[in-house]
Amino acid sequence: MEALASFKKEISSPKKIFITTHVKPDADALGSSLGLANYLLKKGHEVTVVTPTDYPSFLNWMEGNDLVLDFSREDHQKSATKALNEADVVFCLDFSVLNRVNELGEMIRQSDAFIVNIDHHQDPEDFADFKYWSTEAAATCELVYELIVELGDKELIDKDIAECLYAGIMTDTGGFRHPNTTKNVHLVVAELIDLGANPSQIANWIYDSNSVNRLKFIGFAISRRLVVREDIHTAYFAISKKDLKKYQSRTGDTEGLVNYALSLDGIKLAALFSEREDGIKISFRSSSEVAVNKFAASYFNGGGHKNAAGGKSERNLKETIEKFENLVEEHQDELFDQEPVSSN
Ligand SMILES: [Mn+2]
Repeated sequence: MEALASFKKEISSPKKIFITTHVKPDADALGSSLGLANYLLKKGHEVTVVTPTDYPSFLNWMEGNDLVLDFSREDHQKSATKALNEADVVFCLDFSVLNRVNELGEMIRQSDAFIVNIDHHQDPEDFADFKYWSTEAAATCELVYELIVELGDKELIDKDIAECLYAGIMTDTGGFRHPNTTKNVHLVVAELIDLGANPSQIANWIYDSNSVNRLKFIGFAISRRLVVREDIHTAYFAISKKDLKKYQSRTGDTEGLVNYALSLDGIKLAALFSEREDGIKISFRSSSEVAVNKFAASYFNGGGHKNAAGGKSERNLKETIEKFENLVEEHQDELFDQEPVSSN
């Protein structure tokens, strides 16, 4: 492991470190970034965490949140750019292709810093000097935990770090329910609980922080915007710009909505189409045997995990949905004609 050795050497003395993660960070993206940042700070490094966009307010409890720079904010851009230009080491967490971080991607590509990529998404781009990458991992937070342990620093994981890492594993496994919930996931979270993470507290911070508007929006979406196509084991939501505006939707408000479609008996493929400023954003979810990442990559300019992926479309909402339904009908044999697989 030559790359691991040079990585270890790289961080063996105090360095200027830049950490970033994907657009619209979720708990795994932000939790892995801040969990790692808090660890590196303890090791004496100078650390800057930059997100390409904002993120949901139900993540604001994470230690270090106050210091995160949002690159989409004009008043943060200058210091974020300076930190990247001066960085000795750049960490890219929870994404594997540089276009997932908007303009930061090209800046990272041009950077002379030592680049580290820690991630669990399929088909990584080859841009890092050191890759700590596994699709077997349920979450990037699981990998960050393992890397810290591998570096011999498990005792440096305190309550704050453990909480950040626990949150990412909890949400990326859908609350320990998705097919990626392995024995190792439970072993790692057991350690994190031992190190101070409180499961019910973290679940409360993340899942029980709805606004009345969000709850009403979910009710509206389920009663008015859910389409169920039992004949093709598919259900989806189509949310217009107007819908989002009516319920004063904020970042994170549509998160998890797609899971209601997948929760229907007999449904194996679920999608959420939401109309944004820059086109239609799509979230896909599937039952264990359906590979939705391949579908997203082939037809919707996206990708992700086998059972949770994303995509986008330049067509309008109606045309995008037509295209989606036609494709599922056309490819239903290859999509659904698989034996269910058990998780390891
Ligand atoms: Mn993740």
